[in-house]
Amino acid sequence: MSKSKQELLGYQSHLIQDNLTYFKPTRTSTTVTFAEEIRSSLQEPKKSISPKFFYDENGSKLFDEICTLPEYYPYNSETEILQSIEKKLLPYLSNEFHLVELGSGSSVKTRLLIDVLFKSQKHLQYFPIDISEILDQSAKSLCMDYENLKVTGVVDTYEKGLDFIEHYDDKPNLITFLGSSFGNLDHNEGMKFLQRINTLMKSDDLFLIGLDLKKDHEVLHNAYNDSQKTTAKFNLNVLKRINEELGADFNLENFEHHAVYDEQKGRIEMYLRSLSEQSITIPKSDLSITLSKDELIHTENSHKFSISQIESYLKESNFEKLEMWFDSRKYFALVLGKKI
Ligand code: AVI
Repeated sequence: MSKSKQELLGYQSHLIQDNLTYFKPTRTSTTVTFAEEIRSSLQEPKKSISPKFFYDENGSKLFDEICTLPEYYPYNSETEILQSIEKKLLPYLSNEFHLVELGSGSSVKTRLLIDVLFKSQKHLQYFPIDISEILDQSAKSLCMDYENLKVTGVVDTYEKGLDFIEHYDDKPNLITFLGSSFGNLDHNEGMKFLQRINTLMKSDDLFLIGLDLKKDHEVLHNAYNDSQKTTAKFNLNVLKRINEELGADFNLENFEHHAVYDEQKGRIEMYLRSLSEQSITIPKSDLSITLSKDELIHTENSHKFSISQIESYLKESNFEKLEMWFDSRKYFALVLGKKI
């Protein structure tokens, strides 16, 4: 990718060590977007905060903690599949794949894929794309552990990161989107996103996506209402972030975590409930709002899929399904696809 394109996209490059570079948008542009988005979504009659704002450093740590909870099965189920696919994935690989990971977070599951890729190639270039600065730490530890790994991180949203990766070079990419993060998009956003990925893919690129399946409601409910209340802390942390970064005065004690499964929509809906009538000021968004008692701020949808829904999503966005793998409880699916 040429320097002018990086600059055009508003990135600054940070060379950390020989095998590790990050590209980050300038601080100002990120803050302005955050302030503006919060201003507009909290002014709507149905207030909301986008789930992409969960992942500041503390939010990313809380999400990692969620992944260790016994109730939060998606992590264990997907890991179980990844641990068992080496032999099944290898026939699709050659000796020159790049690994591109959307929403890499702390890159723990990535190690399983890196291990598989190193079975068929000597050197590997890994492009983690994540909005969170946690990428810094995870990339450093990967570079320490894998001698022949080169990491080029993009600290940004998936969409913008994909613009960055497009036309990087001629080598095939294994593009991964794990953890059912796809489920956090609504139907239109999801379709647009898959189509976007499909368009930028080369004919020999592969796409590996993890998707959470529909299942018993109690299992779903408990995964988002854990007994240690880590999910509640994760949800409330977004208000703390708005306080810290936008100078707001949310009192976290005046809100509670609320997560329910909507069967018709096939999704967990997550909210912050206002426990009293209250006024909030968000100076950097130039906004004052009032919340009535029990008013909800919507913070996340987490869709759960049926196998036929997955198949129609893939078909509609021009993907050929090569494989669909499941964990032993059939709670989660990992799908390997390529561009038609
Ligand atoms: C990142 N994403 C797939 C998680 C989910 O399950 O929707 C985020 C999460 N929200 C609450 N717990 C975990």
